[in-house]
Amino acid sequence: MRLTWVPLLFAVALTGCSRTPDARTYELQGQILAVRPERNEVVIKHEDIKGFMPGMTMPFTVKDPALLNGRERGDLVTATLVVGETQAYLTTLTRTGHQAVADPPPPPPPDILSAGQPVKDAPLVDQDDRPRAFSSFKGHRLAVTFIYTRCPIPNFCPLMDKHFAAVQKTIAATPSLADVRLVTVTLDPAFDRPAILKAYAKRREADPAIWTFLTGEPAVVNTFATQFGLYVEHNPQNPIDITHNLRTAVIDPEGRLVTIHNGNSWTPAELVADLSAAPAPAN
Ligand SMILES: [Cu+2]
Repeated sequence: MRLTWVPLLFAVALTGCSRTPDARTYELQGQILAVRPERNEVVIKHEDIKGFMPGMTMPFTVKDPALLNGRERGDLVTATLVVGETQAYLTTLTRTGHQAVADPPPPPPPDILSAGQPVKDAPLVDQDDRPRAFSSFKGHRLAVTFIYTRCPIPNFCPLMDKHFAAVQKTIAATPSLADVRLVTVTLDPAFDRPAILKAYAKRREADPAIWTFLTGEPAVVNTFATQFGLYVEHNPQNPIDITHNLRTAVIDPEGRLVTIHNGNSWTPAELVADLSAAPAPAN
């Protein structure tokens, strides 16, 4: 297996098809290559984790930020990895020694927007094959999520659609939310062309006045998605098999990020609450 720099959700997503309901616990051993307190994570080059994954170098989230105290590049460590349904994190991180590191420092992770920052624009295309710059949604409170139409895992992309359908209902029934728009961007733009998105949107009873589906040039979509922390890996042997995480963002009418929900544990009510709390457009 080649070394990859991916969020741990990658590993969790991989197990999505055959997951067990309870959190599982693994012991791992390795060496710290980077400590990133600002992201609550530590990059560990680890040995095989029996029954879970082969040895590789990857970032791990720590449950308690204090676990990173005093840890530094080169530390030899043992750690306890807890893998739950949508999250994985370390609950212990014990230093057993120290050794100079030969590997180069890992590259910094891609920049992910933080609250208040402007979302970078992208020239996208809607389900009617019309050019649609993302910035054209300015003036609306927005919720944006990422899916692909062939996703086979019910609690991943299809769940995002269900949640957006529920939010759409609330928006339609709530005058104070009349400006709110929903945007679903495909993470498989090469396959999910406008006609496919249009049929897909229809099956989900998306009201085009409220809920827009977007695609575009794959490189453009990819750059756009990365700013929200989206990770996508295509299996070259099987085009339907796309390993990905989930990100759902709330954006204010000025086009600035309000918040990002990771994974699939957010509820439609929470998203509605975020949208309601965001400043309404001035008119
Ligand atoms: Cu999916």
